[in-house]
Amino acid sequence: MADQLQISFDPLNKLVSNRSIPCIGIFGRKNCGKSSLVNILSGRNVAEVAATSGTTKEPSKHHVFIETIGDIVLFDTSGIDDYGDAGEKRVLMTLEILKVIDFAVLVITGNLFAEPEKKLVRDFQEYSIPFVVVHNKSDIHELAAITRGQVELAYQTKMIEFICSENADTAELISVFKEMIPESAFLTKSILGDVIARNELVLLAVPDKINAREGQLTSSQIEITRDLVENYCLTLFIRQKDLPARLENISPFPKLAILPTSSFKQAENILPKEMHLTTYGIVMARYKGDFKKYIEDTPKLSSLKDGDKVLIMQAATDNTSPEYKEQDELQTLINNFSGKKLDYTIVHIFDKPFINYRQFNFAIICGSFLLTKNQVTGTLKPLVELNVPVSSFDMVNAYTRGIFLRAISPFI
Ligand SMILES: Nc1nc2c(ncn2[C@@H]2O[C@H](COP(=O)(O)OP(=O)(O)O)[C@@H](O)[C@H]2O)c(=O)[nH]1
Ligand SMILES: [Mg+2]
Repeated sequence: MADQLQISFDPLNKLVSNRSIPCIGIFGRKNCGKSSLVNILSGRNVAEVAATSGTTKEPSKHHVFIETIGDIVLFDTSGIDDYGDAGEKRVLMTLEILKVIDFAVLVITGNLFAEPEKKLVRDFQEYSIPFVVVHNKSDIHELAAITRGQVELAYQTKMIEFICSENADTAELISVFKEMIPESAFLTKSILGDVIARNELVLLAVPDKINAREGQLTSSQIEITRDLVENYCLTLFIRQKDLPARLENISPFPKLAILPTSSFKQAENILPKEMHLTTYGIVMARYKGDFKKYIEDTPKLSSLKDGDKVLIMQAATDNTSPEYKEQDELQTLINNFSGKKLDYTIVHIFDKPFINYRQFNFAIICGSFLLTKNQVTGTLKPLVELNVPVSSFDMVNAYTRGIFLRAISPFI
């Protein structure tokens, strides 16, 4: 095995880039000119345009280079006003796009901004996606000042008057893209691609006894592995009890070992001091959450006093899922750690609870790996603005078990 792993290993061979390509979704009713807009931005006919509505059946993806921005990916979608069984499926596929985009363009025509558009804007807000509204076919109907005023005021966004013609003027639209696409869209969306280079080895430790009911590998383990493979890294799954005996024969020396939180302490004593160690939960908290803030805030658990209020925000919708156990486990972990009598409030994040966030001394999000990074950031935003310390289940889990510093050290 050692031979198999020793392929052109060169620690200086850092091919992994920190940059990512922003993804932009184009939404709107059927026939409003979404595909035409994609073609104009691409400078060629990549998306099918038709006078008959419902031509774009599935979201399609187009790589486009824009001089002042660089590479972007445009997602052309089918109409949000599609109907019938197939139509509804297409609407659902369109909404899936919201999970992967960084920015949205809502195309309207004839000053029509009604329920389908409002619903879409609520979806953008749910996923914390910034958006711009393009009033297309302005050669047929001009954008009315009242429409512009109402939309810009209600949604704090910009409206652009546009005509998809051969010599369409894209300057304003592109400058709005440049201004409004969040900086995060250009940063890596890889889980570990920015810290592990090509041909470096990552050890993925699994518990000795695997719970048959919950399956061999967790979804986080699968997601992390896929990311590593996509970044040309080497991965090695190993049962924790085999680690000490096998370690000497493993080559190259693992850049990082990822362990289950519950057995981290035990493994820490076995593994060499110079080996970077972390947990699956921390890898995912870094990927999905506001990691910098979590690192800053999690230690504030130590200063909680009797009577302090802790908010637990649940992201899972299925109350039989393991994340539901987390909300109870959290209370036990924190109580045992702090020895204080704390007052817990549990809310579901999709219930959009109208609560006074100011009253809380600490807030924790559970099941955040089920959300997009934008959703996590959006959920935490009001708390961060009020200076309420925030963290995630996995960070709190690591902190209260005394493994926090060692487990975050590979990333700081
Ligand atoms: N007059 C006019 N027609 C347009 C404009 N943009 C698109 N169209 C036409 O509208 C129809 C539908 O366009 P398409 O891009 O397929 O719409 P989609 O269903 O939103 O993708 C086509 O016949 C286009 O040529 C525009 O700005 N002005
Ligand atoms: Mg289309």
